[in-house]
Amino acid sequence: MIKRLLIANRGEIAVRVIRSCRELGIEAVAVFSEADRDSLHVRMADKAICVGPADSRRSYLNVQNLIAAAVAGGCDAVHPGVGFLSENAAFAAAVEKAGLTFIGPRPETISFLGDKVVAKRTALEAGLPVIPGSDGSVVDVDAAMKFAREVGFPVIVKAASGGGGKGMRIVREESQLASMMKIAGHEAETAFSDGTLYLEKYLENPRHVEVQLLGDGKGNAVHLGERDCSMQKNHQKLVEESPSPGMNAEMRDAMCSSSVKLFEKLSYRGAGTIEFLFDGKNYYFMEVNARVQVEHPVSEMVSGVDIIKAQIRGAAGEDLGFTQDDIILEGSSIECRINASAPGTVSYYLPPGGISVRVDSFLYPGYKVPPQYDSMVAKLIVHGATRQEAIARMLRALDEFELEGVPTNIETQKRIISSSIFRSGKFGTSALETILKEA
Ligand code: MV4
Repeated sequence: MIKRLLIANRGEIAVRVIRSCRELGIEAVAVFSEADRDSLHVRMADKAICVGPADSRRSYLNVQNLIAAAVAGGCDAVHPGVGFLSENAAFAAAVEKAGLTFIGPRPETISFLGDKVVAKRTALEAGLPVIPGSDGSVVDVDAAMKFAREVGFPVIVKAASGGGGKGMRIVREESQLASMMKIAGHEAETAFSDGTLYLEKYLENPRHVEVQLLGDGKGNAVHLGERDCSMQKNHQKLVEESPSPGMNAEMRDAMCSSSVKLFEKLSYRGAGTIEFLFDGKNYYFMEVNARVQVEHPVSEMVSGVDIIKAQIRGAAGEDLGFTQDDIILEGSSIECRINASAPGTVSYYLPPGGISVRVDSFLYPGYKVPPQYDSMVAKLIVHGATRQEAIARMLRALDEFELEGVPTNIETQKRIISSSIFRSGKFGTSALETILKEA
């Protein structure tokens, strides 16, 4: 088993990983940038090592410094957290090359799934429905036009090395295809050093649902149900929930079981997510996220499984310790992301509590939120026996939440959760724009 773990991250996820380490009896070593000396994860860890200046490219993204810290700290494993290097195959390989355990999928799995064209083909072979489009990558405008006419406009051009919305272009008519491909290709080349594109039928206002999976790396996998992440704007998720209010049990079972088959085929190790688009009738495979996600707590709340612990155990070569039959999904869980739109000093902090309320945060009274990093400062997660109860509990918890000194989106979250659109459960990825317009 792992004795000492380096957490190559900051903020709430670093705190989250430290908590699971404590429960497992693993020592936690934090890393921090010069801007994060007073951060909560540094205080909570058994030991903390500075890995560079405030600029994350020279600290939290600096592979050499992170590996050196892990070695100097006497660690035997590294957890990448979310964002930063969490889906970077080269980092995972460098960790293993240094003789350390990477808490995540094998480096080869990360790079294999990083190619969205390869991932889509593999999903199709495993029997998952995929969005109609180009059969593989599109090499030129003529080939793309052929596929676009087959599936009908609008279509969407995506980067093979992309994901999460980068390098995508919606094309509404034939005359735009060539120019959009040029822009998307250029964007992809700049961002990922890979201009390879593929094409899909564009679905208007779909639901974004994703299945949470765990694999033991030996061909066994289980799912923890799905999450609905449709409440987003510009690919920034604001609210996530489980189960999805738009899916019935039959669809959920089919989607989740076929997801397990894909992970078993990949002999996937650790935690991962399969993203789908759902149009109310059919679900379509989109891509695999080979990492833990920000919204993982809603799956923990409905399943009772500590996903970070399962990840650590899996990476250490242990069995999952449970099968699909042991996992009972109960009730409904909602997460609201609390963002600070500007840096500042937290002058007052009183997080909500009570039954089935969870706050994952790195804030404390007097903490100075630095300007350099992600704006998310807390996640408020609730569980209820029903979706209705979870909604009432979330509104109660948002009301209790007292946070002063930094401007937050708590009031916006109250508006979203109390909106008739959210309450109805019938919404897709364009709902948030509508809700925010209604003043
Ligand atoms: C799509 C789509 C509609 N049709 N693909 C955005 C993130 C990236 N993973 C893929 N995305 C989309 N792909 C087809 N064929 C709409 C989106 C999309 C979206 C997906 C999930 C969550 C939020 C989204 C917001 C806008 C667009």
